[in-house]
Amino acid sequence: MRGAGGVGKSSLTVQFVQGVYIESYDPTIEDSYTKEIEVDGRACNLEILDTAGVAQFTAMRELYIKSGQGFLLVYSVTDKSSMEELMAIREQVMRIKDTQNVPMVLVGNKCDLTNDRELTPEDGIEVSKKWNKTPFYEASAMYKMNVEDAFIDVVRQIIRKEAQASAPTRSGSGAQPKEEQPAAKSRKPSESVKQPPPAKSSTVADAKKAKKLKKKRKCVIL
Ligand SMILES: Nc1nc2c(ncn2[C@@H]2O[C@H](COP(=O)(O)OP(=O)(O)O)[C@@H](O)[C@H]2O)c(=O)[nH]1
Ligand SMILES: [Mg+2]
Repeated sequence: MRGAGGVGKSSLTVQFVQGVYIESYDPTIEDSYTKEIEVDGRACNLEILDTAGVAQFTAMRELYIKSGQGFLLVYSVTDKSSMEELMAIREQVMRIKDTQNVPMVLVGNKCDLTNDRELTPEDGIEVSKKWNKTPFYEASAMYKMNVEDAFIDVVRQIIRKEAQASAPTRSGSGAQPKEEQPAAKSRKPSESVKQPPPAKSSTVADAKKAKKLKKKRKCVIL
């Protein structure tokens, strides 16, 4: 296994979205998935873009990063170079987003492969510290370990960031530099938290409508 390809991005995505482990997923397939999830009691529609092993600094990758709100940076614990490659990827994400404050998790996948490890959990923790305490998970797509937790963590960060951005900041509660405006795209002028349809007249159409109205969050798996 060379390079960032093969770290298990697709396996993690498919495990999270469909609850199955796919032994050999076409490494060239790049796809987006949607899943409705509940985070801290709030339902939200998550869109996940599973990127394939394209060259790191292509225009495509830039587009993905631009469009994403949260990022899972995945390496394999069996491949030291895959972790090293994440350094540049993280830099790229922060450069394109033009902020250090990007919802992100670090995932060390394939932790089930104890005998093939090139990296320990401590290695991941160290990187996480260097990355300003980016949440870190060792995961196994194969055994569904920490898969959900890692995805939920990013979504929670996205939601938290949205709340920060829309909260009035003049109270001076934080000496933080002012956060940049969220991408115009993700900003609905009517920041409406839509009410679910009344239960009594709940129909399939209503349910569909409610689903549509739920705010979509997009995360990218790199
Ligand atoms: N043992 C083990 N193998 C995994 C795990 N996740 C992925 N793989 C295998 O690693 C290979 C690459 O996985 P894939 O998801 O296609 O990687 P991607 O190129 O990053 O999308 C496949 O053969 C997977 O079956 C895992 O958690 N444990
Ligand atoms: Mg893949």
